Amino acid sequence: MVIKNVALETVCGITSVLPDNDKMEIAFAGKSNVGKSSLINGLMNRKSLARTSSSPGKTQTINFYNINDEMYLVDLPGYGYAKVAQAVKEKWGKLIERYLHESKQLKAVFLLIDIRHEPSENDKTMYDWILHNGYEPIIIATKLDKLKRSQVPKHLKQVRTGLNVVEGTQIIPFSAETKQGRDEIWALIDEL
Ligand SMILES: Nc1nc2c(ncn2[C@@H]2O[C@H](COP(=O)(O)OP(=O)(O)OP(=O)(O)O)[C@@H](O)[C@H]2O)c(=O)[nH]1
Ligand SMILES: [Mg+2]
Repeated sequence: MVIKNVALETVCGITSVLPDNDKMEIAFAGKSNVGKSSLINGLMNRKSLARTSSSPGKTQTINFYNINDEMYLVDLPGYGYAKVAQAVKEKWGKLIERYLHESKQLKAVFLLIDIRHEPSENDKTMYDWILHNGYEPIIIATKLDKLKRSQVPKHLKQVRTGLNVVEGTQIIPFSAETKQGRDEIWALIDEL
């Protein structure tokens, strides 16, 4: 994908009407702080169009990035952020659920897992949701640069086992620092 123009087109909060887009959408889901916004910046070749933060809970809305007027990359709020009040968590959860169920243009949901950590219960739930709703699950193992190269295979296996992935599930290691994995992710999106 040659990036010609990108723009943050729609921002949806808990009470928003979701956009009725006419181009395909690719969404990025995962635990808070796993690197969703950083990945989207990496894919767009932008440093900070998608706002990132070292403290979890940065993205609190669903953000639609228009890519070349051809498609949307969708940045979802992260789950599992302990410091958010339960009532707010439930509202975010409902918003994400509403989007995943109602969008007519959603073609794929990429699930991001921090390569260093074992997948959580929430990660498993998200993985199962993707599978049971008929999307081909694609896992992105983020923060690849935080591991020594020799540790990578063991951690990829931990992700596979932790999520109990179905045969043939792709896991793409990615680093927002080195951009390793970026071309593979775009190749997959292009196929869609
Ligand atoms: N070393 C390293 N740090 C990363 C990478 N990806 C993200 N980070 C850092 O991790 C932190 C969280 O990244 P975000 O992209 O904001 O994470 P997020 O998943 O969008 O988080 P929420 O919006 O809170 O759900 C930031 O400090 C990033 O700089 C990576 O590949 N390598
Ligand atoms: Mg974010």
